[in-house]
Amino acid sequence: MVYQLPALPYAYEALDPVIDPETMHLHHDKHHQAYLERLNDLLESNPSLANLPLAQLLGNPSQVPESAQQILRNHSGGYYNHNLFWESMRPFAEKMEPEGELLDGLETAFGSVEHFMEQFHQAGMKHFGSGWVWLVIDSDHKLQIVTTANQDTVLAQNLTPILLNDLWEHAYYLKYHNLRAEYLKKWWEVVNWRTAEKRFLEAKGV
Ligand code: MN3
Repeated sequence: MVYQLPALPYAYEALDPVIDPETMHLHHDKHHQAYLERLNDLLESNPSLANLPLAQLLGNPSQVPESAQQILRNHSGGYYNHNLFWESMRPFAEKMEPEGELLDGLETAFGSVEHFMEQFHQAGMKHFGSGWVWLVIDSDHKLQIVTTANQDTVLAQNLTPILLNDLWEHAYYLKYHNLRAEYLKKWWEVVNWRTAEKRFLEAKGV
């Protein structure tokens, strides 16, 4: 199995003015590409891993030789997380709000969409250094907000991703410099709530 870099589901400039095209080019064509190449290198040198689905590799890191576990975490995680991340956004011009079962789920879990957004924002702000902030669903179908360090995914914790934002400085530094709060605030304007709802319904087995 050789993994490929997925094309963005929109143009590089489609997220502007929330995320600038230069950031999107660097983030997708350089950073995501680098995780992909190192993942493919890992699989090439460990052919027994190559037939496992990526989600299975990520959810069970002990399946890989100890010497490869950190590389697996970093690069397969980086590859997988960015695949989810691009799909979690939509063009700035395409206005969108949470609806339907996801809206109900957010209101049940957090009181309101505004409370959810505030808690997600605070979790992203409190997370020290690089990583990700996630909306996930657990095995009891409960929505939760969690953060992970570096390129760790939530799969090893038996959580299913619904929405995620990238807390690495490479995601925002060109435009927002050190102002992570500004980036997190603006990001809601490019969130793809339809994708989040689709993941939510799939995770609940609807
Ligand atoms: Mn990134």
